[in-house]
Amino acid sequence: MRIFDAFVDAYGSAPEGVWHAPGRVNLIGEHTDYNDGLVLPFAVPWGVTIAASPRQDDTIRLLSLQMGAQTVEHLDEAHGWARYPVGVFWALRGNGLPVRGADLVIDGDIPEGAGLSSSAALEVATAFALNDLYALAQSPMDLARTAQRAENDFAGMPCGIMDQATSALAREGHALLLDCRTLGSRQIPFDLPAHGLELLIINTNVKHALADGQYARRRQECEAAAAHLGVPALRDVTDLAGALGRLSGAERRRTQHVVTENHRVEALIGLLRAGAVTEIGALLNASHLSLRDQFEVSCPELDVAVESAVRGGARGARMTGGGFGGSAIALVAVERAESVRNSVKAAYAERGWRDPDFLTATPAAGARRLT
Ligand code: GAF
Repeated sequence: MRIFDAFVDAYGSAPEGVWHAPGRVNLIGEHTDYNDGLVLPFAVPWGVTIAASPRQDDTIRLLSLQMGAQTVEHLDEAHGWARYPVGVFWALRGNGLPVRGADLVIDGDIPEGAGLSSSAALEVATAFALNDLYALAQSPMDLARTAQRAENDFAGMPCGIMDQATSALAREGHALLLDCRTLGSRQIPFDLPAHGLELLIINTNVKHALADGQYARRRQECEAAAAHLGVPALRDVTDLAGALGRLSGAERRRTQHVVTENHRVEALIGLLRAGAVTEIGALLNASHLSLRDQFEVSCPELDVAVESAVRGGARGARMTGGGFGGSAIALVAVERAESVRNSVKAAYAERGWRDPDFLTATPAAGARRLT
């Protein structure tokens, strides 16, 4: 295993273990997690692998095969990508758990900038490694929450729980239905090939600079709207028309998206239960329009990917993840996949944009120890 050899080269002995955590793609339920709502993501076959050994002191030595090396004696020395793994040490220690230093080698194969949650995979792989190295006996959901806290309070990105929970809990061949209020989850069988379908990921290869600031702003707008309506979270809105009548501007549009998106997750689950997988495309399309027009987190590259995929014969398509770039997904009949790809490529070429990348996503397993 290349990571094993890299560890021996870097640190002069074999690692105590090797762990893997996947990235994710979200089928539906976008920008609902921090509104206490429902999400339906699944893990992708790409992720972060970490070889690690514990240390007798508090030093953290990190070697990423993609990003370079950092040695961290004081947690606040971590910079850039290292804030994600080091934030996990910080969060576990903050919980009073006996975590000292470690030597780590990190190897990742999630396409850069694709919006497939490479940071969550890095955090969750670190959390699973430390859980075993220091016999912490934390549950996968405990570790997901620790990883989220690392990202929120150490790396400074106010994300919800979806990405870390998916990486920690996913099961091969299944999508994960997660209630982000109770943190209850259910594994939903999701076997597209059995229905002659595949899920195409269209990586736009763009990330607009405003992404992080706009994410925090959306979160604040949702919280302000819930406060106006006198409910704990937008999840609790039961009379949408009544709520919309009491709101205006951005708060009104954000509420419209979050409430209808939660309904779309439930509707999609209903179709999957009924075996009507081929029918879920309309919900994907509706989700995209709502994210574009009501939540305002799409961008021209995502819109063109979605529209040209549908024009090329996709059963449905939508942006996935936080937005402002990253990836779209398209549900396609296997025999139409080529025509969908060609349609998207042609639409990009017409605008003089760089070709998007295409990947096919099959639901993969969640975080685990490899050796
Ligand atoms: C990003 C965040 F990290 C998630 O928590 C979620 O809010 C998502 O955007 C939007 O659904 O991936």
